[in-house]
Amino acid sequence: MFDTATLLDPPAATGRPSIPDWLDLPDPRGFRPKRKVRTVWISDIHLGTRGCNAALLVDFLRAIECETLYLVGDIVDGWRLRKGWYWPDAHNEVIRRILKMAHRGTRVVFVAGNHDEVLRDYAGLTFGGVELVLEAIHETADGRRLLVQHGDAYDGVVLYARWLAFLGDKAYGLLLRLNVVVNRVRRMFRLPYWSLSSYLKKRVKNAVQYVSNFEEAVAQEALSRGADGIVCGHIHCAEIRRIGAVTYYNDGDWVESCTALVEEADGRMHILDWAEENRRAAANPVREGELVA
Ligand SMILES: [Mn+2]
Repeated sequence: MFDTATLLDPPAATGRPSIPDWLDLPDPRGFRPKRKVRTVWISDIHLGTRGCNAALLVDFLRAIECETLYLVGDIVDGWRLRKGWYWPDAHNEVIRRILKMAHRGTRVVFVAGNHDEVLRDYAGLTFGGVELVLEAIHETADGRRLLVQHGDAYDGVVLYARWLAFLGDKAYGLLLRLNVVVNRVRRMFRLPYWSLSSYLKKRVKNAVQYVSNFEEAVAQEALSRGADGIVCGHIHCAEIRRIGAVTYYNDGDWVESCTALVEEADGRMHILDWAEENRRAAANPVREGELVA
């Protein structure tokens, strides 16, 4: 009936199974030179929600090159998708960009979070070059051991005011939606991205108290595990802070602040605020000729 030979892919010359064509498509020509760092941590992308700043994230991933990329949880928002499918092209582009990085030799480690907790059942497996894990230990170039976790495990430990009372609150959901509207209007006036919700979060007393309690609980865990520090996400508040004998790192998020945590070749670490970088770039636009390195 069928000629099976025409249904199957021809065996690749290398003997390796064939892969999707788009993985090998080159980047647009004349693109700005990539910033090279040792490690990148990003989390709380919340793909599948309207609040996700996917275009800004794709712009960031295109601009950077790293040996290891940690996806620190809440990458895909399973909670939101369960209520109804929302998946624009820009969200596909994020996935493709990450798979391309893995294909080109970046080690990609995905630490599952609470919004993508369904993936926790698959911890230990590798998909398309992406290692799925529950937590990871990262060794920095200067020899420090950092525990990498999403951070939702500490929700119950923080006693002052449960994050859920704020993060899971209807008012917070409304605030995030308002954020989308505010930025749609800002785009109309050609104004760069600005987060209303992070602005407010830093000024509401309960939220500030929650964040500092969360940071201390997380630091305590790093200490008890004998790590030099901990990297997490979850609370959408990027931070680098010394707490007692350990360093607390939070890579922020791509719903509100649009931040990543990066490690340079010598082990120095800092937070990259991509919305801020874009604001600066908009203020001093690069001329066409300067784009080509
Ligand atoms: Mn989370």
